[in-house]
Amino acid sequence: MVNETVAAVSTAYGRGGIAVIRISGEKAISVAEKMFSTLGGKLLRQTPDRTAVYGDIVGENGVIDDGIAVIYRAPRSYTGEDTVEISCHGGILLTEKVLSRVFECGASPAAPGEFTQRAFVNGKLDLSKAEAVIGLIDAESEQQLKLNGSHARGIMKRCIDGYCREITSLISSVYVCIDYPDEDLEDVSRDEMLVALRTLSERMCSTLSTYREGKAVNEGIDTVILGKPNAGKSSLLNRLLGEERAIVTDIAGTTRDTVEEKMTLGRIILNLCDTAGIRETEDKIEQIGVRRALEKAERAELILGVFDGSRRLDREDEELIEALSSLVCRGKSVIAVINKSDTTSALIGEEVGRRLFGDADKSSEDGRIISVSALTGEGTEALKQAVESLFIKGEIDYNTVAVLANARQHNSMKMALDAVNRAITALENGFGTDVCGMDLEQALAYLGEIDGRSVTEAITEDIFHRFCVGK
Ligand SMILES: Nc1nc2c(ncn2[C@@H]2O[C@H](COP(=O)(O)OP(=O)(O)OP(=O)(O)O)[C@@H](O)[C@H]2O)c(=O)[nH]1
Ligand SMILES: [Mg+2]
Repeated sequence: MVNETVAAVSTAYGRGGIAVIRISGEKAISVAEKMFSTLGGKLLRQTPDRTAVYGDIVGENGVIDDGIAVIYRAPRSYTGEDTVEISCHGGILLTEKVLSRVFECGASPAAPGEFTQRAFVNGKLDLSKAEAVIGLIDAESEQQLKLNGSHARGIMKRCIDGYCREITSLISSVYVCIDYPDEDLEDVSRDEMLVALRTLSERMCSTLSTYREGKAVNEGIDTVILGKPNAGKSSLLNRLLGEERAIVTDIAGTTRDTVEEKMTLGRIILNLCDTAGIRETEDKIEQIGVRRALEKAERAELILGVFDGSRRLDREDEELIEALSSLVCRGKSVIAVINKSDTTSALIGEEVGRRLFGDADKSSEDGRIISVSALTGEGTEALKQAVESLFIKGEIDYNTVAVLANARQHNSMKMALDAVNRAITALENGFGTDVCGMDLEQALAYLGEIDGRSVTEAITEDIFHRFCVGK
């Protein structure tokens, strides 16, 4: 792959003022030279590095367009290879013509994310920075921009570097003991190592815990709206989204299948799912809907349990309370939403709070019970704040704290921490430092997956395939 010279349009597809075509690889300058004739008549290769030069884009049958070319010579380019960027007028047909001309002159089409993949292969950026580039392109909230910006500037790389340096120095002290057994170094270094490993483990543990916020900001929280028919689940979904996404009627059993939408809620993202009303029914389609709703709730992180606050609790609500209690027991975040606050209230909030969380007053204080009206919007701000504060505690400065940004990074950090903790247990159980050397090497390998220093090709392929063409 790396030997070929590739090209793609790096700006968005469609009408626009300008489009940028990027060419990267060994032959980038000679390819561009064949189709770009500078105004002054100089060869493109004679223009200085990183300097804009005006000229004509020339096809076999004459001038296609006029534009600007900039050469970035290796290794001082995004990809680390010779790169030429040609800006021409925007527009679908014109851009396609210029790109076809680039291909005629010897470049091949770049795959999605290929420029960034080449940058990674050439050591221009590590994997956490590459992922941050996707995050910046896909960002839907200010907070997501901030988080990915900090990764793009290297906060995660520096954090991983720090951990790796510490572990490497511990590993070398282990090998010193193995290599020089007569020096009687072991007892001292074992105690020292235990102290060092315990503080390391604590710090890694705190990095691991940042993922609760990182996931909420960058990936979104899988959230399911659960409740009996007609409680107002679809109305709540529509109210939160600010659009009439799901059908709302006064017929119980309106929603049959799940309705899913991604939404930005303040600083976090919710992957929101409206479901069929939970009830016993003879209707086959509705039965499937109910089963799907419960399955979705099993896999979700946050469940909004909706109750119709205008009526006394009935058997269907009792069943919902039971289902929600069991989800709470399994560590899911549950918020009870008492809907229809615009009507005469049946005062069910207290009972729901007591049955679900044990303490009604406390649960409404800490935002686990929220009274809303999906019809008028009353209470939805409080609900949004309650949801946000479940995942964002206080203000983390992303420029000083490395926040894990995705499941892949979280998983590798967890595996690394487990390995460090195994080393601690081994030492606590009286084993020698030589035993924990292997665990520490494993920790190092898992940490290396985060910034890409030890990562399989399958993982990198997977990451770069999530990019768009031209990046
Ligand atoms: N007064 C009042 N009516 C509401 C409110 N929310 C929903 N409703 C009404 O309650 C009825 C049911 O609303 P939906 O949103 O369809 O309820 P659902 O829970 O999605 O119902 P299913 O899809 O059948 O399970 C509709 O007539 C809504 O207009 C509310 O806050 N106040
Ligand atoms: Mg519905």
